[in-house]
Amino acid sequence: MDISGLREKIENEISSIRNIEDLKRIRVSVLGRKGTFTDYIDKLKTLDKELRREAGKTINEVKSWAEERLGELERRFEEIEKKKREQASLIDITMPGKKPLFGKKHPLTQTLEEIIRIFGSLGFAVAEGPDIEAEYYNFEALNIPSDHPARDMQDTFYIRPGVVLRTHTSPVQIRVMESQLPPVKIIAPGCVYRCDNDISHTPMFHQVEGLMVDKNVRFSDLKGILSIFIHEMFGPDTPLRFRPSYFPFTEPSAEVDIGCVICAGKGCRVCKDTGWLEILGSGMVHPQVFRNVGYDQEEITGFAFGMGVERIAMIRYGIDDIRQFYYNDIRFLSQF
Ligand code: 2NL
Repeated sequence: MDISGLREKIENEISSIRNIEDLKRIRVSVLGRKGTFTDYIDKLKTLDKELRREAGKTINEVKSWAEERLGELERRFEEIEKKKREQASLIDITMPGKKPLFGKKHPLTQTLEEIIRIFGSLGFAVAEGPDIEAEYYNFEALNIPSDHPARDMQDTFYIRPGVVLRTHTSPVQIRVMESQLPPVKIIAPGCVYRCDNDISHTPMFHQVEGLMVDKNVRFSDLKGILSIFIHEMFGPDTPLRFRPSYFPFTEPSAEVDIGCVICAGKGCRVCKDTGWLEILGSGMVHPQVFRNVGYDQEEITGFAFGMGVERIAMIRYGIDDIRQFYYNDIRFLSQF
């Protein structure tokens, strides 16, 4: 048996290893149960005692050298693989960034916030109340008689007898007056509900009502405050007019029109050739409403007003279908 070639043979095999697959294969062919060393160890039996000792020693030396060398290579290949994996997961800072889409406030929210800002600057505080209301607060307290058409099941959502979804935010103001003495200077923004659904009505919409109550509040205060509001909201050169009207809860009552923003007063489809757009209703609080909340109607006066937020937003942005506000179509919403 020639032991002298063993070391060289093993060295050659190991130096041919290029990757982890080579390593696995050669480890089996060298150290495996049917491998080179097993072969040599088997052949030892054929040798004399003296030679067997010498050869055995050499085989063991070469074997532990081979084991060590293969272990070393394995660690090196693992290191390389690890580096490759790390490289693959590294962030490429030369890639173009992902641009996030910017969100915007809904046009109704923008309009409502602008209304609140203007009245806030005029000293009005924001008041809130429940959407589900006692019929009393929604109608009776406001001097709306039980045979009034507004009470009709066709216009009002009834929850059960005596309980409705509020059809305006006036009940909020009734509750505030019940709970505190004048002066009162509030606006009541919020959702209101009416059984209606077409190009100019949705079953839920938004309203802002306002109320200013004190000694010596006059119709001129109403005109002054509402003129300032309109000039802030639609621009300082906006023409406006106060037109006599009727509400059960105000006397006298007035509706406020602005010059048509579409045709500048010349007459068009939007203003129905009148040159004017109605934007809010108002009036001096009816004495019966003051009696209902326990205020002294000989000493106290006040004005109130109400406007639809959707209507203001439609005029402000030139939108002709109220339902656009509720489709949540991003192509519509991203324009404002
Ligand atoms: C409109 C008209 C209006 C009021 C609302 C009111 C509230 C109280 C007392 C008296 Cl507590 N009045 N609110 C007054 C006049 C008009 O709204 O066209 N709204 C969309």
